[in-house]
Formats: sequence, C-alpha cells, structure tokens
Amino acid sequence: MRRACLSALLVLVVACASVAQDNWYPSKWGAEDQRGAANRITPAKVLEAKNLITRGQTYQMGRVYESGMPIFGTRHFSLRIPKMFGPNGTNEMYYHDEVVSGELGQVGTQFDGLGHIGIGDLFYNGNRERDFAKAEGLTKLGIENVGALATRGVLIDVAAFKGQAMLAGGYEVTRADLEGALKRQNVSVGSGDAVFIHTGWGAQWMKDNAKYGANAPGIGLGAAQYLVEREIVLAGADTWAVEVVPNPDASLAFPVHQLFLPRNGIYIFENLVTEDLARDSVYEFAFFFAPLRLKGASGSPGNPLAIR
Ligand code: UVW
Repeated sequence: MRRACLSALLVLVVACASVAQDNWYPSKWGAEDQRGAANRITPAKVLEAKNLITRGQTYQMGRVYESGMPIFGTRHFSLRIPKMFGPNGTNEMYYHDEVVSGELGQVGTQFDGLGHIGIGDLFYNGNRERDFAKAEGLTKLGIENVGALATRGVLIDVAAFKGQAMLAGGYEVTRADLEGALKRQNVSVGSGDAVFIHTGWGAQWMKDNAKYGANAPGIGLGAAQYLVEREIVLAGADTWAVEVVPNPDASLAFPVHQLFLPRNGIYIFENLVTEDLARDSVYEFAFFFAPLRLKGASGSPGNPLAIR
C-alpha cells in the first residue's frame, strides 16, 4: 500500500514538473510585452552589425511581389493600375496609382509577427485569440509593435554543408546539420542574431512553383530548439515555411512556428533570397529590416537587406 502511494506521488511530481516546464507565458520580457525577441536588439547589437560592414556590398533578400508567385493555400495577391489620372495643370502632369489586394503580410517575402500563430487559441504571452483578434485588426501583437531590426545576420549554408545545390523536399535540417555547417563556415550564432538557412530550395521560385510549394526542406524541432537556446531574434530561409514540410511526425502541423512565435517570441522570415549570399560565401553581415507599420497586421512584406 505504502509502495503504491509512493509511486502515485512520484507520477504526480513528474506530471507537475512537465506542466511547469510547459509554462511558456508570461514571456521573459514581461506579461505585457508585444515585441518578443526584438527586445534582444540592444544598441550594442546595432553597433556589432555596423562593424560587419567592411566591403560596402548590399544584398537584397526580398523577392519581387508579382502575380503568379508561389502562394500558400487560398491566399492571393493582385496589383492593378486603375487608370492614368490627368491632365493636371498647363504642364499636363499625369500620374498612376495602384490598387493592391491580398493577404499582404502573408504572401511572397513575409515576416511572421507574434499575432500570426497560436497554440490552440493562445498566442504569444498567453494572449487569447478572442480578446485581441478583431475584424479591423489585431488589438495586440500587431506587426506595428516590432520596431526596426538592425542586427548581426548569419547565413547557415546547409546545402553546401551537405554537398548539394538543393536539399530535397521534406528534408529535416537537424541540430547536427546546423552545428556542422557553422563549423565549416567558422561562424557561431549569438544572442540577438538574425539567422538564415540556405537550402537551395529558392532556385525553383517562379520556375517551378508547383514543386516549390508542394513540400520543403527546413529546420525540424531539434534544430529550432538549438536556435532558441542561442537566443536568436528571427529565423529565415529560402523556403515558404522555414521549417520542414511535412513534419516527419505526420500528426504535427507547423510545430516550429509554434515553438518560435508563441512560445519564444522569435520571428520567422519566409521566401527570402539567400542564394546571392551563399554564392559569395557571405556568412556574417549587417541585417536591416523595418516591418511595415500596418496596424493590427499578423505579418509584413518587405525587402530585407544584408550589407557586408
Ligand atoms: C502558415 O501560416 C500556416 O504558414 P506560413 O507562416 O508559412 O505562411
């Protein structure tokens, strides 16, 4: 009887410990925080980035937004020129506007904000969906809270480490792959860094969109946890999900998104151009990105820059 009670107690203690381990909110930046890992970018980090500019060479990491680009699920994008306006004045000034429609923060090159992904109905800092997701926009965790990002960027060329031009669709980039690729490059990842994985998958963008979107190589949970432990600000890649799709555990849907965004406040940057950096073996650089201040949006389009 005594033995049974002791084992029941042990089971209870183990259960409580694992629940405690799963306490992912409030965030380490406080219960009211809406910036997550962007808080890691201190003035010292900006200066560290500045010191990496030694050649004056700029790399655009954003894709062109255009009709026919690969798009996830039922999202859409369209740009129309309504008409030419004019003439104005005796000098006959004419002008064009455009109408853009679509899930602007979640098509093409896209920066996923903290309001994008939930675990059940709980988002970053335990914010409950019904309390902040309003028809006119998110009243918390909107992309306008992120601020400008200027930090050290690190490219991890996993394709080169594996001796391949392009990793296979569904290939899970592991912790060992990241460690091996970083060792090969003689570079480490530090707190506040923006980390980018080159898989080679982006070579199919606008060339074989069906193949590009069918699945993707990317980081699995082990590699993602490695990056969490290194206290990064964001993880990006030349793929549409950054994480491996499908996940090797077929019962899971986008678990790395959940580990990064709600659990750790780490941002995700998708559909990036990394091949230019990989071609030039640029593994460390100054990284700049200012998400559009779209009030209440879940993400942002844009053209992030790597400067060496
Ligand atoms: C989802 O939103 C499911 O995916 P992504 O962030 O890759 O667009």
